[in-house]
Amino acid sequence: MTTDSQARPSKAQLAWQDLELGMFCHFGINTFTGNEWGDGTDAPGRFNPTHFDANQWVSVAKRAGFRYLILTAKHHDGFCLWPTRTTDYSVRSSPWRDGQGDVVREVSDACQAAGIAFGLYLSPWDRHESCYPDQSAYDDFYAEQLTELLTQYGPLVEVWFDGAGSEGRAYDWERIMSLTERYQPGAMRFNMGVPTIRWVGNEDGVAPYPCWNRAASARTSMFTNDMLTWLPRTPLWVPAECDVPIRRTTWFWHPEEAYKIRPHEELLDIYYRSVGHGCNLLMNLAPDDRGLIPDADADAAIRMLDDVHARFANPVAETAGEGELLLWHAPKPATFDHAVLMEQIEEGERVRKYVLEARLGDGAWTELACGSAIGHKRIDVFPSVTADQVRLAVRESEGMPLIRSLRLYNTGAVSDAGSAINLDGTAVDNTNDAIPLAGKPGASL
Ligand code: FUL
Repeated sequence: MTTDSQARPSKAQLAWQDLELGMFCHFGINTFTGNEWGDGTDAPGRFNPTHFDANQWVSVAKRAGFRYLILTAKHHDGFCLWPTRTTDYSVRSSPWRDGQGDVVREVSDACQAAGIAFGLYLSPWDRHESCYPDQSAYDDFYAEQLTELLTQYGPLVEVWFDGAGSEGRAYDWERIMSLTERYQPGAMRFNMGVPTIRWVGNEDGVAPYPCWNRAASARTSMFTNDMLTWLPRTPLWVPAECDVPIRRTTWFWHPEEAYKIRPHEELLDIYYRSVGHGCNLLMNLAPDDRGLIPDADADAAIRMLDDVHARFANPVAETAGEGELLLWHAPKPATFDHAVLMEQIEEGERVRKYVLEARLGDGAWTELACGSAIGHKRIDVFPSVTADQVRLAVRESEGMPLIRSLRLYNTGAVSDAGSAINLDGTAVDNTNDAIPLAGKPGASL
C-alpha cells in the first residue's frame, strides 16, 4: 500500500499542473435555445452558428494566456458537435455547413496550430439517446462515442467526465478508463472512474487552502453530497482543477446576460485562490450563437490575466534549493509584496509547515507569511517590505524539502492590511479559510 509521502505525480500530471490555466468552452444546441440543460428534444435544425470561427476562440485563449482548452463535445442534451456514427443527433443533421461541419475538428486544429493543448468533455448523462435507460446498451454507445473522440482528434490533454445527472447511475468505468488509457495515455481523466485529476468540489473556481495534491476522495456532483471513493487503482496523487464560468451561474451563452460577467476584482480573487493555492483554473468562456466568443467575455478574461501577468512577470529576486532553510541574500536591498513558492513536486509534496521571513534594514527579522501546503504553487501576499535577506524555514516536512523556486515580486498591489489589491484599490480576498476544510493531507473535500 502506497503511503502519502510516497505519492508522486506522473509525468503527464506534472505537465498538466504546469499548464495552470485552462479555458472551458460550453457550446452546443443550448447555445441556440436558451437552456443550460436541454432535455434532448431540441431539433438539430436549431444549431446554426453562422459565423463560427474556432480560430477566434483560440486566439482569445492565446491572447489571454490560457494554455489549454476544453470543449463540450456532447453535453447532457446528447447533441454531438462532431459527425458521430453513433447517432443522428449531431452537427450532421444541422444546417450548419450543410451538415458537413465538425466543430471538434475545427477547434482541435485551431488549438494545435496555436500551441494550445486540447481536451474534451463528453457527458455520461445523455437525455436524448433512447438506449440510455438500458445500461449495457448505453455503455456500448458511450464507449463508441468516446473511441471516436479519442482516436480522431489528435492528442488530448484531458477528458472531462461530468458527474452531473448521473447520481446513482453506474457506467462501465473499467472500459471507459481502459479506452482512455489505450488511446490517450497522456490525457488527464477528470474526476470519475479512475481519475488522475479531481474536481475541487465547487463551481466557484476556488480551492480551499491547503488543497493537497493527495486525496482519498472527492465530490462528483453538485447535486449530491455522496463522496466518490477511489478505486484501488486510483493514484493517491490527484491534483484538483477549479472550474468556473466567467458569467455568474451560466455555462452556455444566453443573450442579454453580459451583465453576469464577473467583475475584475472577483476574477483576480479567483486566480489567487485557485492557481495561488496550487490548483489549475478552468474558466468557461461560452461562444455565442454566431459561433464566436463575445468581446465582453474575451475582454474580461484578457484584462484579468494581463493583470496577473503584470504582477508576476518580473521577479525582483529568485532562488531555489533543498533543505529546511532556504536563504536569499541580496547584493542590495529589494522591495517586494508577494512571494510565489513552488515545490519540486516530481518528488512529492513534502512541506507541511513553513514560515517566510525577511531581514529589514535594522537587521531584525520579520515574518511575512506562514502556511502548510506549498505543492505546485503557493502565492503569499504581505505589506510591502524592503529587505536584504529572505528565508524560507520549513518547520515540518515529510522528507527533505525540495523548493523548485522562491520568487519575490514587487506588484505595488497590496493594501496596508496586507491583502492583494485590485487596480481599483479594492482588496482581493486571499484568506485561507474561505472554505473551511480539514487541513490534513489526504483529507476528503
Ligand atoms: C456541471 C454541469 O451540469 C454544467 O452544465 C456544466 O457542464 C458544469 C461544468 O458541470 O456539472
